[in-house]
Amino acid sequence: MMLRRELVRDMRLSYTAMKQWSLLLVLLACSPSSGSPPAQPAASQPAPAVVARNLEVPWSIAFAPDGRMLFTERSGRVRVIENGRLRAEPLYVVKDVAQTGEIGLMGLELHPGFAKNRLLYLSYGIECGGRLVVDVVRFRETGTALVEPRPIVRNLPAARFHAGCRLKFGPDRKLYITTGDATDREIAQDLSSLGGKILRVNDDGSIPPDNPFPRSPVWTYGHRNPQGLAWDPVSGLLFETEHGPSGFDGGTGGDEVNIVEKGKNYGWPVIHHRQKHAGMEPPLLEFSPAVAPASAAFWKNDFYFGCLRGEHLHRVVLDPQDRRRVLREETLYSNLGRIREVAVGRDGALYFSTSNRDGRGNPDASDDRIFRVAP
Ligand SMILES: [Ca+2]
Repeated sequence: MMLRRELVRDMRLSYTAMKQWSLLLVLLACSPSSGSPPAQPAASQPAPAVVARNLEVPWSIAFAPDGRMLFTERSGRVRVIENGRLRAEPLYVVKDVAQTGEIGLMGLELHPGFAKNRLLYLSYGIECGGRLVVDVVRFRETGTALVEPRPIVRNLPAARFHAGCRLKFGPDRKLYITTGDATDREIAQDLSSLGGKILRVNDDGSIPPDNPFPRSPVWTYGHRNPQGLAWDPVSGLLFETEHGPSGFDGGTGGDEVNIVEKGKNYGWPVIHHRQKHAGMEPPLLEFSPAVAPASAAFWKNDFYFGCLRGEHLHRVVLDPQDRRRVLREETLYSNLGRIREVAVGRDGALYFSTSNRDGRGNPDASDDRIFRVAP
């Protein structure tokens, strides 16, 4: 009897603590994302032109020095647009791609020396020994095909959800790779795991000697599912977008924009939303409810990213004097459904893709599409 009374008291205490904790979380979640006012619809939105239609989840876009646009479709195709026309035949098809949930053919990036060496990188999910992993594979592009596949980073932790995997070369000519926590949240804090990280490798997959952790490709850690990377042309800072906890992780929202710096810990799963913890970096911007940021690019010195759940293109105007300070946020193109990739062409135009055929959208007859906004 005594034992039961103590148990009830303990339960009440923990319930009270839980209530206080929930209230704190709600307060944190409702706090504005930064010192700036909430995002407003942009005052002027130049009409975007359709560049390609009837696509299947265009995930990643890159521009060759010869003017061609190359992009991935999540189902495994690498496609080409040249002279304004979509080539009917894919440049390459990843035959063994594992496409389920959020995983499939994802990242595409060209080597900074592509004009001479024709090296192209893809990241995609495959099944290996009954489990899902992501490989980063380097190819040589011939103009009509991809040849000489060479995996440079293998067996990244993956799952149907939270599989990353964005590829971007930095101004330092190193390849940066975003990896998700593969729904195994604890690995994000585990420096021996490559999940929940931003990795930095040489163009052949070897580890640069100036990485923060000896003999490790890990650049930063404590990430949940980062999918956007872009370097600010003004400051050189690396901006990242990341999906916050939702669904089975509990809560909603907590999507992040972070400034990513060598060796730092971005908190997941110890902190999320706008929680603070010694030795961990709070986000620059936090979004509740979720917008599901899927990409990142700088255009005319503003920071842009596509929003899947948020169904718009998001613009962040930064202080020209202090690039860690947000002046204002705007939403654009809120009438096209889910927006995934955003990229700047060699023609100075902004390109972005819809993601209405990814299983979570309401595609119309012409989805998915790639749009161009004139410079
Ligand atoms: Ca974080």
